[in-house]
Amino acid sequence: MNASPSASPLRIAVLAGDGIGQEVVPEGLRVLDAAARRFGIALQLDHFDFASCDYYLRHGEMLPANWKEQIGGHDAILFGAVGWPQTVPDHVSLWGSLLQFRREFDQYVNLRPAKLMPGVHAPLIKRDGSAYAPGEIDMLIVRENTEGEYSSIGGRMFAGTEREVVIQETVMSRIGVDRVLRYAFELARSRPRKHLTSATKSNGISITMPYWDERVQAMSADYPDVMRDQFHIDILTAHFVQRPHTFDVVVASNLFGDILSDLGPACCGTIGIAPSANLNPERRFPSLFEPVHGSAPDIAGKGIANPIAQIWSAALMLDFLGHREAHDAILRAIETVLAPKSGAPRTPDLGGTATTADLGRAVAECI
Ligand code: GGG
Repeated sequence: MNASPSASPLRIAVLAGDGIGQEVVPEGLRVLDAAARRFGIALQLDHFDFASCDYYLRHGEMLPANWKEQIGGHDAILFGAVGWPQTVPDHVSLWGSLLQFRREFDQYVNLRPAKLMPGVHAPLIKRDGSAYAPGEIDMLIVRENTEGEYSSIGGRMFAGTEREVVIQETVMSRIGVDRVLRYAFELARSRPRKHLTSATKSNGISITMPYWDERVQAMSADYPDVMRDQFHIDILTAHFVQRPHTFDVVVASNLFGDILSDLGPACCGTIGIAPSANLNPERRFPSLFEPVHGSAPDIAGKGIANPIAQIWSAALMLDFLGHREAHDAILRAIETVLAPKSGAPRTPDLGGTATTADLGRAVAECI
């Protein structure tokens, strides 16, 4: 189907960022363009060079003073990756850009799917020795995204002396915890298995984590139809490796969610295909869509990064903006290209020798 574009365009702020972000974002846009043409979606893409270490080196900061005015009126943000530790310390680049977007645009849900796709070799086998089938591992990780362990509250005393002390607080507010839990419970309720797993560490972290558990327990009264369990983060990572197929929706604090959402996709063969959506569900601010992976300095500049995480993130963006059919078409195209007998190009992380652009073109041609 080729449809004529709708009248009012979706305004997308595009920030490619650092490293392989510069290489995978063009492929995300290539596929976005193909889907927009097919489904008659008008797009206005506005490119920005800030939120990158190059920008930092030129301006001494990751973002211009008026960054909220520049991108705050957009419908969504398509982001690549941030970080170039050779020139800017990671905590400076991350806190100066991505974490500002998440906090200032109140993107309190970070939704990160981990699904075993056709044609991707899962590194794990089941306990009975058999291989996982595509779709058999299919979980949604919901990461709290604005507070928790990622707080900027703390400091350093007696710097550079033997008495040096550093402190960084974990922040959990009732509003902050409840709203991400509510999102996760609703999401679990909407899925066939209706199963929610909560990550905790309330034996060791004795104030904030018991509070998290208490709020999960309290909210579960509203969701008697949702099967619920919880595990300490250490054994939960072991369960991810030993029985990843048993998880459906997994909700976790900011740090635990970050760890689980690299591990989940790794259990599905590669984090090169894992997308993420930083959501402000109420749409008071733009939501941000980015691959789970970072800027990957080790392979940046070689043109071999897998663009599927970025392409899938663009699909999540279209879905969030009300274009489910375009999202589904992109997902089908990804699955078609990845399928074992498709003959389509594969990047090195998928066992091939293809380039980022080869794979992006192959997906776009399937739309
Ligand atoms: N595209 C994701 C990205 O650039 N991530 C960089 C990073 O270090 N992220 C840490 C986080 O998401 O908390």
